[in-house]
Amino acid sequence: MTSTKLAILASMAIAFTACKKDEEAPAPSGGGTAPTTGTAEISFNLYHGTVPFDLAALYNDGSGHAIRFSKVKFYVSNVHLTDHVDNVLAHFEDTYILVDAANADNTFTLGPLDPAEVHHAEITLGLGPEVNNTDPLTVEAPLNDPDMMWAWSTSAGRMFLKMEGRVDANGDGDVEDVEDVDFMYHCLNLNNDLLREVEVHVHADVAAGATATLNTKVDLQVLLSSLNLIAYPEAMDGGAQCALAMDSLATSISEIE
Ligand SMILES: [Ca+2]
Ligand SMILES: [Ca+2]
Repeated sequence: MTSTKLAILASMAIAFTACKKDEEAPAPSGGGTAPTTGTAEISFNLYHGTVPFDLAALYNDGSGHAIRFSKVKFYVSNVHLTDHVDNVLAHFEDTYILVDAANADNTFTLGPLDPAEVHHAEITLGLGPEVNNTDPLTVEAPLNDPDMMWAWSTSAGRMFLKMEGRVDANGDGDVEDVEDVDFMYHCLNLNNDLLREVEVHVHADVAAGATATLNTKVDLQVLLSSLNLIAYPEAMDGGAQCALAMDSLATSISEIE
């Protein structure tokens, strides 16, 4: 073992005692050249309060109406990782992420990273105009998901946030009645109005040859708390309700407890 590696291990040992959120980072051994970089991945763990989010469950909107989602999807882009003194460790500007509550897991590879102690992730909710203007027929996943575009106008860009479901309009606590109402939020635009930047504490040590997962929590209870889905069952484009929903989505993302 080289003195450099020993120094790295020693600094890692100090980090392990200093922070509570360290990831296990076993360095694989094997033939050939030892890797000099690790891999960073980011995970969006969906919750409702302290409980893992369940698409099939009944929840309440911010005005106390029973609701059930059928779909929650949103784009994440422009991920930057910084250390504890805000030095930028890595830009992953070409990485586009589509979080989908229907996924069993919302963990996404960001890319290689020199060994480092990551403290924050700066992410953007939504897609900037440049990428959102790209041709959905020629781009790679997840930018080509037809479900995130309007069927009648793919040139309108991708929805940053798509939420659909049903809300209890007759006040009996379920969403099964004919009087109950479908809700749909299809939030997109081709300027910057709906983009939201979020900085979240996601501590992880990236070691050479290992993968470090940056775990975030997306609390849909926080997102729901700003919404009145009876008063505003539909929100499209970049209108006020979509701006509110994007604000709330930004607020809903935090370090996982
Ligand atoms: Ca009902
Ligand atoms: Ca009923």
